[in-house]
Amino acid sequence: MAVKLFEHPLSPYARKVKIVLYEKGVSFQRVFVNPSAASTDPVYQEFVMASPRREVPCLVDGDTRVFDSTVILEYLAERWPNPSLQPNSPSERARVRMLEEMMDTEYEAVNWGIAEIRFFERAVGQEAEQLVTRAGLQLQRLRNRLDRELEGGDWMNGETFGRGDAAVYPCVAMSASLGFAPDERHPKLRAWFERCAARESVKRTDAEAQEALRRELEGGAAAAGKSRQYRDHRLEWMLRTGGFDVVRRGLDDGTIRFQTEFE
Ligand SMILES: N[C@@H](CCC(=O)N[C@@H](CS)C(=O)NCC(=O)O)C(=O)O
Repeated sequence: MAVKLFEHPLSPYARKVKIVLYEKGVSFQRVFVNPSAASTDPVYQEFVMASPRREVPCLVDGDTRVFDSTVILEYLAERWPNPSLQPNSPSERARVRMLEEMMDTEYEAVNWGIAEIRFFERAVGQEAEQLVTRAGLQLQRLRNRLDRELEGGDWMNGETFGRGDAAVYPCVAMSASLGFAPDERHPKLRAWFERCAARESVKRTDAEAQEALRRELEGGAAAAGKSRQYRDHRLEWMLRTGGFDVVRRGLDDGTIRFQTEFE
């Protein structure tokens, strides 16, 4: 039975998992799902069975259902150990996991915040300007950190491309598409970004994201009124970056909601 990945091509978490699947040569079926568009459609119901929080990505491999991108990567590493995309030493593996954690929580939340303002017009004028300026400073700090990760080699993973790169690339690519591409202040990161973008696995996920973005823009996804999930780090980002009023307005008009609770 073919492996299925319920995904949305713009999700950095889904992109991370797909890069690893492509690198490992695992054949799988991509199932597009809009997690927030609840429906009685059998595909959506199958998605909910695999992902009780209704988040993408989630993976179905026979009777095994796995949600959360980090847990999925752990599963893939054990289920298809070759090629291994993890560094050899325990300390390097721990370093890569910490990097992944930082990207999934801190870095992703900044991208999310910028997109909320730019595309979903959560704030305008001075309020928007302040939030985006702070986001830009946060990205600078995070990139200083990423640049330092490359002091020892060409890849975030160490000597060869691997999980570390799969975890970092989607967020850096998302920043670039939001107007914050790596520049001369981070030469190592910029060169790494270009090296990654030339890889087949990354090119495929980039093309899938481009196609999805085109569809979203055509479909008017940014139309006001769409309810968006402000889970954990995203909510925290908005609050600590000065968007308390953004959250209050979104809760008042029903365009902000939280994570679906486990049933
Ligand atoms: N910790 C999860 C986070 C996944 C996540 O937040 N996915 C978002 C898309 S980027 C989602 O499905 N949100 C639900 C929604 O938008 O309704 C993971 O690593 O997979």
